[in-house]
Amino acid sequence: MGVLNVTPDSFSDGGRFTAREAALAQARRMVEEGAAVVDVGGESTRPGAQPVSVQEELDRVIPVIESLVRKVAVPVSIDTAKPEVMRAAVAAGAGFINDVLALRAEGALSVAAEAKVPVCLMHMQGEPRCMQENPQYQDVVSDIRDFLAARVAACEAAGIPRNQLVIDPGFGFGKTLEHNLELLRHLRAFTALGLPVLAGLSRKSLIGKALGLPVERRLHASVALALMAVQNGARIVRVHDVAPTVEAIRMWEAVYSPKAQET
Ligand code: YH5
Repeated sequence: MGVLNVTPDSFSDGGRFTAREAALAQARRMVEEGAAVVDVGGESTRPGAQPVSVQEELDRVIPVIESLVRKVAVPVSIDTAKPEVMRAAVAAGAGFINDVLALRAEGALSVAAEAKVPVCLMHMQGEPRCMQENPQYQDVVSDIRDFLAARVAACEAAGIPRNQLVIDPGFGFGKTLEHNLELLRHLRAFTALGLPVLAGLSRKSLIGKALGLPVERRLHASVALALMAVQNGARIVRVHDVAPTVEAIRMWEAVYSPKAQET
């Protein structure tokens, strides 16, 4: 899954038209490099980020989704927690909902049920503005597994079939460095829920904390983390740098499952 941020700071070369063209070019490049999904996000969920209005988020993401759906050959994912944005994005052709709130916003469960597209349920403790202040768990792995199991049950009760769900422990969302490292070591525990596991580690602050690297120097560690996630059971990795990640994973497949090379 390739990350396509459409926040004002990401493609800020003036008017809306050039921004859309730049987003499309970036998406095409990620697909050429091997991305199987492009994840479009219009709200920054980085630690400390301020929320944006529904209208602002719609203005950012809907024109980009409309053009991607016509011009790229892979499903387009909408990274949002807002039900209004989910509904408009799916109407515009998005084929996947990626929700960092795991459909906990008011109305999100019913919108997702009506959308009839696959949904990623991510765990977050707290909210982006303050989630990194003092994250606490009894047992980070079982607490998050129980949370995700409960959200899966809520989805099924709302009419979303289980086979449409993906789960994600939410690296960096209300977790200390130690929490994140323990989750990665025990990622396979999440596969016990019988659903595909998604892992988003690309460029995240845990790399900065572990290695003392600024965001622009986190590529190599990001590739290493994506590969570790795949080794530990992840079926989808959400990354900014598609080509190097795909190469690393293809090499891993060549070693461990030679049949994958024939397809
Ligand atoms: C995720 O893990 N993450 S947005 C802080 C950074 C770098 C990157 C510089 N959406 C996830 O990518 N959706 C985001 O420090 C996500 N899983 C899913 N499913 C945060 C992000 C980032 C944050």
